[in-house]
Amino acid sequence: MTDTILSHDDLTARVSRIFQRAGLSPLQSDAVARTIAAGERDACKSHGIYRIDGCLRTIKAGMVTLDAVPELAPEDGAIVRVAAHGGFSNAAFELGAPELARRAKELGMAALVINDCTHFAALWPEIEALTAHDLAAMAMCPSYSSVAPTGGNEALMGTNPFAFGWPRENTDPYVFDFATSVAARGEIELHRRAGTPLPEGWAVDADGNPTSDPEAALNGAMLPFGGHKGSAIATMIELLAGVMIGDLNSREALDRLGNFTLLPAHGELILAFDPARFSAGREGNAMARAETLFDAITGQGARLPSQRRFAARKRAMAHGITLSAEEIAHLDRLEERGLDAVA
Ligand code: NDP
Ligand code: PYC
Repeated sequence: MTDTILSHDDLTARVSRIFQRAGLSPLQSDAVARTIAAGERDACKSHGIYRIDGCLRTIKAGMVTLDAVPELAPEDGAIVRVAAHGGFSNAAFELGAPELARRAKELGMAALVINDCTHFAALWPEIEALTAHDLAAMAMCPSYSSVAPTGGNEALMGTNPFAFGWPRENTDPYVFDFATSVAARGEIELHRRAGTPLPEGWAVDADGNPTSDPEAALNGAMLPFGGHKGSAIATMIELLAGVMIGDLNSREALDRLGNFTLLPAHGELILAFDPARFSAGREGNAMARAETLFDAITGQGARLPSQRRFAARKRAMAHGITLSAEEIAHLDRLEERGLDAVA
């Protein structure tokens, strides 16, 4: 069976049609489709079309408001607040991002709080939306309890992604984006599907014993990256992007949902900083000094985070996105059968 090559626009439209067939409004469907297609374009398979089934299951379970229209709260200084009203985070971010950028430029820094959203996405598309405004940015959110704190053996924190970006002139921004667990839960699921063992140190089984079996890991707990350091950063995210913004932490998100086959609803926190404002009056140019740092990193043979992703994007934009015959058949099935296609 042969692969199919799709343009980025065609894949985006195709994914949006699947969601509209499932009853999601065009506003929500288009925003979700943009993120999923960007994941495939940038070779981030754990948050590409693989996520469609989870989104559809969550819609089918009645956990997403199909016609949610995100709403911007009245102006409140450095805090931009968007109520997602039970929709996906993607449309809420698209509404709040321009306002976040405007206020960060005006005040030097600002925060976007998104409340009450279903969240499945990678965070780098959001970071890049802000670096495009010459802002540095951070984004973080809880998830649902699947990670044991270091020294414990019971899932408590989520895989809590954390992303950062720095704008660069005439080249791609510096961006990193990772789960604070050793790997994203999506990666474990992809190992399960492929029948491949997990690398050592990713997870423990339900009895707290180290395991390389993806199934046992999904029924047990994942581990934080970097031992106690990752455990503390994941805890910080529970506090800042859960407790502080008045939204669910990972345990509460799992309690509300009941199981891992659906996607969690909670909040998200995105911070934006204007480097020009922070460095004003100090010696040296912040942008030039950052380039000196990046050169010192790459000059010793190390690569910058997101370089693999940007290279994949360039290839995909020039030659299209390659999907296997199996993936295309699955998209066909989802488009034909809508919510009947998922259990
Ligand atoms: P990865 O471990 O795949 O990658 C983490 C980051 O490190 C990327 O920016 C990557 O860049 C960079 N990187 C990888 N290898 C190197 C290297 N050798 N040198 C320099 N940089 C490197 O990420 P995860 O599996 O932890 O997370 C994947 C995605 O899952 C993220 O986008 C995250 O937002 C998402 N996620 C979302 C959750 C949610 O609840 N919404 C929960 C958990 C994760 P590059 O891409 O170029 O390889
Ligand atoms: O990959 O860990 C993950 C994840 C959880 C929710 C969305 N992505």
